[in-house]
Order: sequence, then structure tokens, then C-alpha cells
Amino acid sequence: MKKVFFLVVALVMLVCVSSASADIVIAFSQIGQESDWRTANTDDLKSAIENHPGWKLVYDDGQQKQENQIKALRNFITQNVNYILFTGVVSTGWDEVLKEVNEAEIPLLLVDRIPDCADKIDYVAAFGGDFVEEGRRQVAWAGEYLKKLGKGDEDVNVVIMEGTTGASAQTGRTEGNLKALKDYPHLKLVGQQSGNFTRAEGQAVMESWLKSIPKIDVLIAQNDDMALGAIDAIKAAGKVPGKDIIIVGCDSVKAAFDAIVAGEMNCTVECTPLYAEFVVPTIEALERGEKFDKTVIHPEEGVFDMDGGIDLGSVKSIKAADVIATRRY
Ligand code: GYE
Repeated sequence: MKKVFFLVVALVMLVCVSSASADIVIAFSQIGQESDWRTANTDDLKSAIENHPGWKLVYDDGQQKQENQIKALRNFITQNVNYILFTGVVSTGWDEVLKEVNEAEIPLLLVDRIPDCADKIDYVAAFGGDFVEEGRRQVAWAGEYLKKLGKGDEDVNVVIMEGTTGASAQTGRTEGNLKALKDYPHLKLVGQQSGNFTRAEGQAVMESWLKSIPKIDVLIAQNDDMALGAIDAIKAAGKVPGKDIIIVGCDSVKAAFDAIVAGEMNCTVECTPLYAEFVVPTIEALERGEKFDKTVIHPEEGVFDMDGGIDLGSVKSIKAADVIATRRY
């Protein structure tokens, strides 16, 4: 009897151990926690992986430092994780460590910011925003809005508040911003500086611009957090955000929707942080043995503003108040 009992216990233990070790380990090297977008991105991927049966998440917050992210990637290799999700704080300097990931034969999924070396490495798929197009939409929105106000032939002063220097979201949006400015010769660039994608730095940069630039008509902020920080600075300087200064953000986070509905911000160009709906089915398909060949996916995105109806060629703006209740981040 005793023998049978021990045999059963041993069997149960074996089953437990083998099912525990059967967990698929997905490691995620995240950039940091600089913005509402980033928080939504982290929460979305974390909860999708943690709540998936049989999947385990190993998460690392790089705190905006490339060296931390490189260390995290090497740790993932040592731990022999099953998949790596990666977004890099800057776009250069990843060649070596990503080659090591390739040599370890760990499938790599790129999310959000795609590294410069993407052509030279192997990855399963890449899911990210079309940053150049987002930058184009920001400036085109301002240009078309001014036309609608009957100010299309007046010279207006524009400042561009850029994201983290060297991030693909910054280089891409800047490229799109500057290209689109050429289509609207009345938009004069009078300031261009990084606010590092944070609310605090957005506020500080706007404060200094308001002191040093005699007239600012339009703020193009490469994310909503910086736009919201700038709104605080504009109010503190006794000006009316959304009227005295036209404000165009990027991301379309909840707080930007609230600011638009409150009349303090004019427009936000969408960049979705919700990649779990792409990442999860991809890993499931890989587990079934399906093959991917460096698939690049840019989700479809909108433009949201106070009144809607601004035609930007590839997209028409939607009135924020009409869709605020359906927003997921
Ligand atoms: O726009 C910004 C965040 O890489 C698309 O990073 C992302 C950007 C996003 O900090 O808010």
C-alpha cells in the first residue's frame, strides 16, 4: 500500500515539474516609463502574456539607458528564454547584442521602435508606428486647420518639441514634420528642441521658449505628454492653450483626449501602444510551427481633434468628443 502511495506521489510530482517546465518564457526589454503611452504599452503586453495559459513573462525596465537594455538582453540569453520582445531607447548601437540573440536562436519580436540594424539581423516580425507619417500628419493638420480658419496665407510661427534624441520615434517624426513644413511655406519654424518625451521636460522647454521667442502660434509636440506639460507652461504665462497657441500632440492618450474636449489642445495624431493583439497571435502561430519572414506591421491609426473633418490625404480627422468613450488607453 505504502509503495503504491509513494508511486502516486512521485508521479504527481513528475507531472507538476514537467508541466511547470513546459511554460513558455517570453522576455520583454522595455525602454522605461517616460510617458502615458509607455505605461499603456507595458500594461497591455504584460497583462496579455501573464494571463495567457502556459506563458510566463520576464520583464525588464531599462530606465532609458541603452546599457541597461543590453545587459537585460544578455541576461535573457543566459536564461535561455523562448522569445524576446524588444524596443530600443535609441535606434543605433544594437548590432552586437542582437546578433548574440540570433546566435542563441531565440526568436526576436521587435515592437515599437525598430533598431537601425534591423536589415542586418534576423527577427520574426516588427510591430510599430509609422513615425514619418505621424510627423507628416501633425504638421499637415496644423496647415489645413489654419486654412480652415482663413489664415492659410498668414505667416505663423511654429515650434517643434522633439522626443528623446536618437529614438526612431524622434528621428522619424522629425523627418515627417520637416518634410511637411515644405508643403506649407507660411509655417515658419522658430524653435526646435527635445523635451525627451516627458511631461516635466515638455513644460520646461515651453517655459524657456515663451521667454525667448517673441511669438509662438503653433506647437508641434512629438508626444502628448510633452504637449500636456507645455499646456501648463502656457497657462502659467497667462496665455490660452488651444487658442493663443495651437497645440498638436501625438499618441492619442486619454489625457490628450480630455485636453481636446476641454478646449486646451487642438489635435492628437494617433500612435497605438496596444501591440498585444499582434504579438500574442504571432507567438501562438510560431508555437504551431508557422514561419514568419521579417513581417513589418504598422497598425492603422487615426487623427483626433476638436471638430473633426480635416482632410489629411491618407486620413480624415475625427472629432475627439465623439469617440472618447471608446478609447482603450
Ligand atoms: O510616442 C512616446 C513614448 O516610441 C512610439 O515613446 C513611442 C513613443 C511615444 O515615450 O510617448
